[in-house]
Amino acid sequence: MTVHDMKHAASDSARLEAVGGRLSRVDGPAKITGAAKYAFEQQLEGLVHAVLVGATIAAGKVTAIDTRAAETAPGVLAVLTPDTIMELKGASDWLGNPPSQPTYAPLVREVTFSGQHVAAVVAETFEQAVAAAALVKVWYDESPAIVDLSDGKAGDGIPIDAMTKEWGDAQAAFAAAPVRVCVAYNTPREFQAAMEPHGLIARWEGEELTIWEPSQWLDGMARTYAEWFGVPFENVRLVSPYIGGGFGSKALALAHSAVAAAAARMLGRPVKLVLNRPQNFTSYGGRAATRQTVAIGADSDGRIQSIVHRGVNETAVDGMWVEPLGSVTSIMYATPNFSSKQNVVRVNTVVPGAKRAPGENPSTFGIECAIDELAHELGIDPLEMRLINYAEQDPHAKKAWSTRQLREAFAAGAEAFGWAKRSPQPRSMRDGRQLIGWGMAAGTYPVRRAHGEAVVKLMADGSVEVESSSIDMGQGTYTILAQTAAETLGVPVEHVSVKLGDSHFARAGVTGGSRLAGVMTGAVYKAAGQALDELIGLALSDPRSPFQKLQANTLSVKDGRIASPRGEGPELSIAEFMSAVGRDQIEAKGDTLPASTTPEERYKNYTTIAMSIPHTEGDYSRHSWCAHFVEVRVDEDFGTVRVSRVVSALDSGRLYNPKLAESQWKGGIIMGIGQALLEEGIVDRRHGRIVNGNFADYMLPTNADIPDIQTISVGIPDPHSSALGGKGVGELAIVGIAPAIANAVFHATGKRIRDLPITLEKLIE
Ligand code: MCN
Ligand code: MOS
Repeated sequence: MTVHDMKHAASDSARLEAVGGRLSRVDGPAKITGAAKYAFEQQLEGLVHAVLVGATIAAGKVTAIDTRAAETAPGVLAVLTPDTIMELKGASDWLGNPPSQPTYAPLVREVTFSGQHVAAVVAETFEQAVAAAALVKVWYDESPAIVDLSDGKAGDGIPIDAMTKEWGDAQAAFAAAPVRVCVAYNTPREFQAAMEPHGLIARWEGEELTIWEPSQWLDGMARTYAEWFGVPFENVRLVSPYIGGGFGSKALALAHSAVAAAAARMLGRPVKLVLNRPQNFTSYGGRAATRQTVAIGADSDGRIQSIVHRGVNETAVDGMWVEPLGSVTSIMYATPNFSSKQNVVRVNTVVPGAKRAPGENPSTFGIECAIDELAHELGIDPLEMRLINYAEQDPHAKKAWSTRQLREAFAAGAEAFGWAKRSPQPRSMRDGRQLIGWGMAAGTYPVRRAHGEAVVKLMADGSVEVESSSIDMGQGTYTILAQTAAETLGVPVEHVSVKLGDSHFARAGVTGGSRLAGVMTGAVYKAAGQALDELIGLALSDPRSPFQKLQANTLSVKDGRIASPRGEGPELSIAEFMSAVGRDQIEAKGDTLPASTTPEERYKNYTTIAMSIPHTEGDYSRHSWCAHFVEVRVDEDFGTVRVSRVVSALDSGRLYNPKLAESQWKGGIIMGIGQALLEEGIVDRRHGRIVNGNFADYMLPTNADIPDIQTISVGIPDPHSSALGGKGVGELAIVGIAPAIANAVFHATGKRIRDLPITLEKLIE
């Protein structure tokens, strides 16, 4: 090693632990050694097991349930049915709207979807509960069901006026445009498919409820439990330090959660209830199936004159989910005329839910395929087409972008991919029997913002503890918060321990919409700054402090050592200082809420999403952006599609940890490959059952499906988006992958597949 190399290495390792450094996951060793304890691994005294019984019809009434055989089966403690008195109250929704019903019955008599919970068995062992659940006999009076969007009875649905976005005269401008495309795109029902199933352990001690449950929102779920059981919010403690993936599915307390907690209260014993894999496909909602029509009118040099967009998504018979299909259509390109409207269709399904980039993901599939079709129609390169119609400001909000490095993303991605070498004609690139296709698409995700809170403690031994009831489901929260605290306080990162996933820690809002990193780095930065101010204040003023005589106005802390900025006088480690002044800790609680915030508003801020800050608040429109370039190889004889190369250039603003951000982006890209080629919930037309509700038949990409993926960061710090300049990372990269692949498949084969997933049957038919 030369001196130069050593210096380089030293400055690299210094950077490693600061914000922006490529520090490896601090929770990695615990996960690899098995020390990390997940919710279902808690060993509790007297634990019993609950197993659910699901409806076998999609619509109708439970007319009778025979529980006798189950009740007398070995080990059975209770069989719960819709007749069991649970005394649950209705809970408010995630916006904080009051409950629609005064009471809540998680086991139903009126069935609205296949798999809905109608009974549950609690037994001493899991095996006994499974065996007894199979003995519960249920009779139904079945009524006709609408199983999915393609059902003839589904109709056009209900207009959601709040989704309408219009300016100019889109219909007239479309009709008058010299070049037009009008095409329909479909996405199927998809599932979050986290490795760790849903479930929980519930334990009551008097009026206090502890829940171990994988959760993306401890405070929101604790509120729901408190409202169901009529106990104070503080009486509920949710514990969720590690989560085996959520992807949007683990933010709410659901019917099975209520059943387990109610059973625990009835029996006076802790109850564990874990959904089996098929139940994971019906107990909470996957991504809603969508249909959309995109009509684009342009002039002959490719300039868009009008976009007319109509979308539909499925929702449940007794619950509302809107998958906003116009979210990207309305902002990606400059157009003088625009109209987007959306309907929802009620079908017999569990209420659909959030899956990584809800709205933006299917929205982009429509507009980014349609723009490719228009480019082909006009004989314009797809990248050039996007530059011609580049939106210099938010076309809908009519506001300046906070930052939009999309042009830079196009340029960097195209360069790294070699886009200039693309031969424009479909079917013109091949390698033996393989047709090669090059496709591209853009993507975006709004910067969702909220206020956050964190506690930072400087301990007597010089170590630092950061506490928050926010969570890490694999994104890297533990690591980036350790980096933020270490940099702000001037201590080595190994001295920082971050504690997350306990609702008794400082409150936190939902981990959804890729907001947590921005919110929590901001809160920790603030709390750590307060702790540092207090430490320095004490050092300057406490009579026992060796720095007091210095008469300085400030001190600096570096590598965990306190000194005067110019180096004169004493130098002490934080531990030595704490002992000199006789303190065992300095604690600061920092939050980013305005000082005038009332306690009710604070509670609302963390337990509902009502106080989220709009991404178009003030003068700017804030979004992350990306450009994906994809190569596919299509076997000419078999119609099989392999993605052989992906280059994505992404603008997430400043990265708190590029190593983790790249890992998040790659995860999104991989999920997008699954969406493009494999994923589809298949519904049995007779009973509305998900036929492939298991990991053997619900196809997900495995390592063999994943090519070389290159990600390039083109972001610059965005002061309007977060305290430290970052924008969202977690959901961005899944947006735009499926259309980039569909466009590449068209380039390879000359065939447009507008209906995901792109399977070989569709290609060769
Ligand atoms: N990051 C960064 N620089 C930024 C922003 C983020 O380096 N400017 C990195 C950090 O490592 C941070 C991570 O990216 O921990 C994600 O940050 P952010 O974009 O704020 O997203 P959240 O922390 O709010 O995570 C939620 C987001 C969502 S909404 C889904 S869905 C999703 C996702 O993250 N589900 C995931 N990524 C997931 N990753 C895993 N492993 N498992 C899931 O279930
Ligand atoms: Mo993510 S789908 O917003 O949890």
